[in-house]
Amino acid sequence: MQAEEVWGQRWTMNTLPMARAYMEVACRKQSLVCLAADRSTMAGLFDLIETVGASIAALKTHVDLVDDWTPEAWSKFCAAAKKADLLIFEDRKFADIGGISRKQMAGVYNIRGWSDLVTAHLISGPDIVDGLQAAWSDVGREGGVLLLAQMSSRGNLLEPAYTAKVVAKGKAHSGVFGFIGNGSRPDELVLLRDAVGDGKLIWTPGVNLAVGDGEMGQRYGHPRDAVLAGSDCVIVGSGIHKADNPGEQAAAYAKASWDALCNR
Ligand code: S5P
Repeated sequence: MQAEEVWGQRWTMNTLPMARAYMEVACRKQSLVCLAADRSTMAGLFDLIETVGASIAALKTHVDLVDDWTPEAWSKFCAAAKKADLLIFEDRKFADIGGISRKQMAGVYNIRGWSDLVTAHLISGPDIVDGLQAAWSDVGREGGVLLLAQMSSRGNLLEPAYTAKVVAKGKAHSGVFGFIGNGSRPDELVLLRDAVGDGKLIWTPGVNLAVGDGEMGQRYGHPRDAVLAGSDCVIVGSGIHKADNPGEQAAAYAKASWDALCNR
C-alpha cells in the first residue's frame, strides 16, 4: 500500500526525509512497532533482530546497558538492523546543554555514527537540538530528535504546561523528528496530538497487549488505543523481548498497530 494513502495528512504535512522514511518502512513491514531491545548481551540482541526483525519498523537501543559491548560487535549489530530494514533509535535521553550533548554523541559509543534517531529532554532549552544535529553533521550523517513531551512512568514531572512548551518549541524546529507521548493514557495522547498537529510524528512507549501496571512504576496501554488516539509508532519492550515466543508476539503487536492505523 502507498504510504500517502495509509498515512494521509501525516504524510502530506510532513516532508522531513527521516519521518517519511519511517512511514515507508512501516508500510513495507505493515507494522508501527518499534522494539525496545532492552537485553543486556550482544547475543540476546542479535537473537531479537533475527526472531522479530520482520515484524518491526524500528529498533530502539540503550547502548549503555549492554554488558559485553564492543565497537566491533555493535557495528555488526547495526549492520544486521539495516539489513532487516530497521531505523536505529538510541534512546539516550540527552538533557545537557547543546555543546556537551554534541560531544556526548561522540565518545566511546559514537552514537552519531550509527543512530538515525535519538531522544532528548528539552529541559536545558532548544539548543540541545542544534547540538545533536551538529553531531550528526560532524560525521556527514543525518538524524532526527524525538523530544520527550510526556512520559509513561507514574509520578513523572512532565506536566501539561511543560508538555505544551516542548511541543511549541519542537514543532518549529526542522531537527525535531517528533515527540515521545504517553502510550499508557489515550486521553493524554489525544491532547498531545491536538497540540502537535500533523506536521510531526508521535511515538509512544508504555504499550503492552496486557494493559495495566508494569515494573517499577511503568504503566501500559493497548497498542490499538494508542494508535487510534494519535500515536504513529508504539514502542514495545518487555511485551516482546520477555515473551515466551517473541516472534509470535511481535507479529501480534504489528497486526494490532497496523489494523488501528488502517482504521484511523
Ligand atoms: O516515558 C517513557 C519514555 C521511554 S523512551 N517511558 C518508557 O518506558 N520509555 C522507554 O520505552 C524505556 O526506556 C524502555 O526502553 C521502553 C519501554 O519498555 P517496556 O519493557 O516497558 O515496554
